Amino acid sequence: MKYVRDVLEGELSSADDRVHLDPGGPPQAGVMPHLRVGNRWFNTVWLIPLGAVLLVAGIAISHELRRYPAVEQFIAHYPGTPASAPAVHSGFPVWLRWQHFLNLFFLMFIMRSGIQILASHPRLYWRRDSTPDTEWFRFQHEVPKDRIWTANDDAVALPSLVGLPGPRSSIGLARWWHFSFDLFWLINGAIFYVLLFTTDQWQRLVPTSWEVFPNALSTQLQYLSLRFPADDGWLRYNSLQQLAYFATVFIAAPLAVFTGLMQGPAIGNKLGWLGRPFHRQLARSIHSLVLCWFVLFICAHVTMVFLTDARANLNHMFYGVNSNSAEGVWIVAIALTLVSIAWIWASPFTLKNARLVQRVGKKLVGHGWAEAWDVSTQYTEADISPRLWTNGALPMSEEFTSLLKRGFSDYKLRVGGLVEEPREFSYAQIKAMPKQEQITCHFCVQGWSGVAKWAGVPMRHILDLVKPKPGATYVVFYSFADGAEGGRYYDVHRIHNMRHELSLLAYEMNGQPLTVLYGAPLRLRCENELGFKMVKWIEAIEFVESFDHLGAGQGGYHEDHEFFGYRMPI
Ligand SMILES: Nc1nc2c(c(=O)[nH]1)N[C@H]1C(S)=C(S)[C@@H](COP(=O)(O)O)O[C@H]1N2
Ligand SMILES: [Mo]
Repeated sequence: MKYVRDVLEGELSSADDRVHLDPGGPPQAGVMPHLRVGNRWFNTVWLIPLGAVLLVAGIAISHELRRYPAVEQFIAHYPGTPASAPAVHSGFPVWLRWQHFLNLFFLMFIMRSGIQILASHPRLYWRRDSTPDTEWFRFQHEVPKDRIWTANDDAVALPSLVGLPGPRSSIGLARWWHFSFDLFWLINGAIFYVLLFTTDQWQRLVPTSWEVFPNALSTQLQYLSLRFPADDGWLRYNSLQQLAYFATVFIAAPLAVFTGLMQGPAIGNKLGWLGRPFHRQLARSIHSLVLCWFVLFICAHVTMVFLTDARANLNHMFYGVNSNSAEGVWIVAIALTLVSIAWIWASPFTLKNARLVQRVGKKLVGHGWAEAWDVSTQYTEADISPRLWTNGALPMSEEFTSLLKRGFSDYKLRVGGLVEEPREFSYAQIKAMPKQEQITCHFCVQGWSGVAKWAGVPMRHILDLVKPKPGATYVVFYSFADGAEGGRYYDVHRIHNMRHELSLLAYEMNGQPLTVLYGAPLRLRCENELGFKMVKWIEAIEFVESFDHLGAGQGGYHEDHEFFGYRMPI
């Protein structure tokens, strides 16, 4: 379809299909994780010696306790498994063994990419606002007060064997890994739940008597006093195992899914009754604590597998027989070799084939289904955050500087492309249009969020004025500012989403004229998408039939250069 193309199409940059590691300097490393207790920050490395001391003390105390006849009577009465606990007669069937292996294989990618996502905003908060200095956990320094410090400045790199894939600006790639393997893990988990309850295997995991609690305490005492209880794992787990597995499978895993979903703008802003009290920062904090649970569980689980008759245990879960033969050990060795190879391969592969990871990720989990939800959650004046983080490099051009100097009095918004009536609107004309106010929550892909009041002209009004032609499907927003790797910042939205009642060209923030830092003269608000889709410092708007010819063809600057998806409602 023929139309007059916007001059700014020529200002977009192409992008490489692999990740460039900044040759100009060392990647920003961050600091060891710190935990806040009251007003003081503690290095979490101290938890290691603290844990060791507690373990030794626990052993000493348990030894001491077992000198008391009452304690021995308690253990005799509650040997570690309730007498009523049913036996599982189907052993360790092949589906169970495969699902166990796949679970550990998928979790490796999920956990590493999850830590990578966290490193993009290495702070956790309990309150909704993500205001600097209110976090309870961080692996980054205090926010500098003497200069502009954007959320991008704050991101840290990870060693590429820990994070996936490691560099600072790799959250886009990490998200494809995270969400794709979430999908596999969910499917695996759903099949597991079904098979568990259609066979007798559920009896391994679900306590059927309250006696599980005193028995778990008894088991704990026996382990800690280094006199292990009789092991009957082929038929039934002891109560401590049962409680730990139950909590992991039926509490931690569903909680991870729920708190993950609640971090998406289309979901948090849709389910307002839930998203307001159970806000993104709460969800993110709990999501991270669930990760800690999984890490602790895996460490304890593997330790106990090896401390309590390793050969038998490995034969159970990897070979499906109840014997002390060596086969299980060999199968585990092969399985762990596979996992190690995948572990080492994943990050370098991702950096080299970033565009491929993006393409496959988009196919698997990039459909943006949640975008279709009619997001309408609004907040009150009292909810407005004291401060929002900022992102993006300010526009540097002389043109912008001189516009700014004159208070944007001669600013013109150009709207063209596939429309019946291309127009140029002055700032005064835009401000004379119907004005809409909304108090909404901003969700940055990196993890921070905050509430602000925005005012401006609804996009649907602009659409009515310029009248997109039938062939037009997308709207391009061009910024005055360049992106981090050069070339104009831009982003593409579906026209349909711009008709949404909360899609807004904002020129006011919190009752004041929008400042340059937050996107003056105009910035987009689109509440069912992540922050990077909301272009600041808008110079022109263009309607197009496709975005293949723009930049690297991915539908926006972060999409081109950092491999994001162009629809990212979660
Ligand atoms: N021109 C331009 N617009 C941009 C960006 C940018 O880098 N350049 N960053 C985006 C990102 S990632 C976010 S989260 C929001 C941040 O908006 P704020 O700085 O007003 O909080 O702006 C978006 N708009
Ligand atoms: Mo962002």
